[in-house]
Amino acid sequence: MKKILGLVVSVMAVLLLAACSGTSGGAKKTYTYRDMVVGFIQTGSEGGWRAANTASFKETAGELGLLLKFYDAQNKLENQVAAFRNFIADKEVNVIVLAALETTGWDDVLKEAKDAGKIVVLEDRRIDASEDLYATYIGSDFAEEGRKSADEMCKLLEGSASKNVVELVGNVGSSAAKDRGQGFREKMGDCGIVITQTQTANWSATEGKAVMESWLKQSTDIQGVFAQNDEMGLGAILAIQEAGLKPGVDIKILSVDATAGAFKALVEGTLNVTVECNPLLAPQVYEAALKALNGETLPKWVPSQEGVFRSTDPNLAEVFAQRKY
Ligand code: GZL
Repeated sequence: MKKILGLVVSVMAVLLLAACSGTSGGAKKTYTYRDMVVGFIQTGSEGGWRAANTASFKETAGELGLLLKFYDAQNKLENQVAAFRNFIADKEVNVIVLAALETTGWDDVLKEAKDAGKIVVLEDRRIDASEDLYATYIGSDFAEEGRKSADEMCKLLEGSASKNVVELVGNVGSSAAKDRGQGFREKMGDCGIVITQTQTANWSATEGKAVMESWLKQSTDIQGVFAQNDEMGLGAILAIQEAGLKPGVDIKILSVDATAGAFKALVEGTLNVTVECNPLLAPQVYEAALKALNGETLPKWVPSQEGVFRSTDPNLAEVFAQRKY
C-alpha cells in the first residue's frame, strides 16, 4: 500500500511540475501564431510601396490570428529607437519586427532585445549590425534592383549618341538607396551611361518634381532618369511635361517598386520601366518569426523574388488588373 501511495505522489509531483512549467512531461512548448505578439516598427507612410507593406502586415496578422502592435515612426529614426525600447519593455511582445530607416545605430537596442529574450526580424531594409543580434532579414536584393535598372536603361538608350542619366536618390542613409545606387553604378558602364546629376528627393513625388525642375533649368541634355522609387519617378514625369518635353519619349524614365502609380504611367507611356520591389513580405516574416520562437536557426537573409515591367510589355493592363498594390 505504501509503495502504491509513494508512486501516486511521485506521478502527481511530476505532473504538477510539468503544469507549472507549461509543458506536459517535460516537452518544450511549441509556439503557434496565436502565441505571437509582434511589435512592428514601420518607417512611416511615404508612398505606395509603404502602404502596401503596412497592409500586408495588418491583413496577414488577422488571417493568422496573431496580435500585431503597429508603430508608425513617421520617418524619424529617433522614434524607431524609442519604439524599439518600448517593445522590449512590453512583457506581452515576444517578437519585434523592424523596417529600419537607416542602416546604422541599432547595436545597443538589438543587444537589449537579445538580453530580454525577444526575437528580432528585419523586414524590407537591411542594417549594419552583427548577424547574431537578429533572427533573419526578409527583403529585397536592392543591389540587384540597381543592376537590373542599369541593364534596362542601357536597352532604353540603345543607339543614343549621348547617354546622360540623372539619378533621384531615396533617403541617403537607407539600405535601399545605398544599394540601388551601387548596383546601378556596377553595370552602367556596360553601355556608356554617364550619371550627370544625382540628388536625394527622399522617396517623395513632390521633391522628385522639384529636383527634376532644377536640373532641367540647367540643361535639357538629359537622355534618362533613374528614379530609385516610383514616387520620385512620377514627380520627374510632371517636371518634364511642364518643361514642354515628352516623358518616356524625349527623356526615358525608369523607377523602382512597381506600384499602382507606376503601372498607370507605364500604360500611359510616360514611364518606360519599373523594376519590382515586393512589399508583400508579412507572410514570410511571420513564418520566420514563428520558426525562431520555436528555436529554429534561420538563414540570415531570405531575398524576395521580383520582376521587371516595361511599357512595351504585351497584356500590361491585364497584369496590372491582377496586382495587389
Ligand atoms: C524598398 C523600400 C523603399 C521603396 C520606397 O524595399 O524600402 O522604401 O523602394 C520606400 O518606395 O520608401
